[in-house]
Amino acid sequence: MKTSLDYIELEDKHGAHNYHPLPVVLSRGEGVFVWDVEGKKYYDFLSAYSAVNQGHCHPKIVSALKNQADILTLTSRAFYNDTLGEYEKYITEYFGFDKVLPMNTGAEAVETALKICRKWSYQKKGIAPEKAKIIVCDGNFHGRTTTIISFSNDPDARNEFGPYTPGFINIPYNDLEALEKALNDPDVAGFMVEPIQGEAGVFVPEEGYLKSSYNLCQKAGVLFIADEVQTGIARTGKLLAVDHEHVKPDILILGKAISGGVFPVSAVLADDEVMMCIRPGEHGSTFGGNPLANKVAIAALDVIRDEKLAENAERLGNILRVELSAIKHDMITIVRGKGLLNAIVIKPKNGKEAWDVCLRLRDNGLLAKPTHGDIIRFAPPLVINEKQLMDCISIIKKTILSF
Ligand code: IF1
Repeated sequence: MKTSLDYIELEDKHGAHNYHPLPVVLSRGEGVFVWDVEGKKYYDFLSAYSAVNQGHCHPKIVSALKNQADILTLTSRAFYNDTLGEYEKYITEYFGFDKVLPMNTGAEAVETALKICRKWSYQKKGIAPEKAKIIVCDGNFHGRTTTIISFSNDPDARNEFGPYTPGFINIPYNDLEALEKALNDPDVAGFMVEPIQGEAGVFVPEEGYLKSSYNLCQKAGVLFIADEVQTGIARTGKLLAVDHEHVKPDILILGKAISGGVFPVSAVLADDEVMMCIRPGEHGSTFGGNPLANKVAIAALDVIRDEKLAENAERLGNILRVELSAIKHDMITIVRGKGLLNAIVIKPKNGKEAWDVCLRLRDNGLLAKPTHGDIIRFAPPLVINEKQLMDCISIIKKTILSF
């Protein structure tokens, strides 16, 4: 019987060291709970970075995967199949767009959105070949491909991965003046933004920022591109984070919880004016729109609607922020978030910092992980109920007060 340490040693010996995981080895997940190899039970307060919004191993989503797995798993797009059209109709109606381009990971969907935006700008806006520029925000996290990290300003994500892809303009997040100024450049094709910056530490922009940004882009003939890979699928208390401001993006990027964490699924949605700029053979992926992904995504999106998970996230997120703000301890300096995407900022005390808090949270039965050193993200599956949330809040309170 292997112990947690045995598994950690295996990963250390045979796996690239591209992560520094919290020392816990998980072997089972169900709803808001995960268990480690010693059988200890934890609340999952990370949700695989918002991929398991529907809870671990949701029976409806898992059975969709199992049923399809015995029938047809992959055809490639060289041929049609009897699941893709059904899925495309379902998801375009679900989010209100003419067309979807199915991909697999969030980064692939972001890359797809960038390519569509550039293509549109040459064909419809008349920007000179290879001159298109896309505005992005400082503190962004859109994935780990070479082009995406080319416009990151996080040294860990970017250093020693050059040479970098040109054609991007960085502006400060949550700064309308900077956006208005950057939009004066006639070669700007798009503005890509996270409605809430997750990795940067759950930065919620000021009320109206998204709507005003959208309006500035419309006025400048520039595409407004929303990266909802992390904030989408009910995480912030609405189906999409842009719904809080009634903004319909020109290009919508989805990933993670679109599959409930059961299978890699991502998607780019746009109306015909934009999406039809892509002609046959100009973009694709072996697994994009595969039958397993299609059936899993339909089930996962059904669950979001049927179980009213956006409403639950809205209600419980408010309770969580009120309770966290009430913890009187000098290590907690800031509490922020929207819906069930929240974070606390930890001020180190007696040499103890966010990492130590997460280790003790683990010992007390709750899993969370710091980002950027001093920020702890609190993002449980959206299926959490009030009793479980109050239990988690008492674990967090007890842990913080133990320092
Ligand atoms: C890691 C971060 C979160 C994303 C947004 C695109 C992607 C992500 C807004 C790319 C992915 C993941 C990546 C994962 C950890 C996690 C993460 F800390 F890295 F930044 F959530 F905040 N757009 N975020 O958040 O999607 O290709 O990963 O499917 O790389 O460690 P992906």
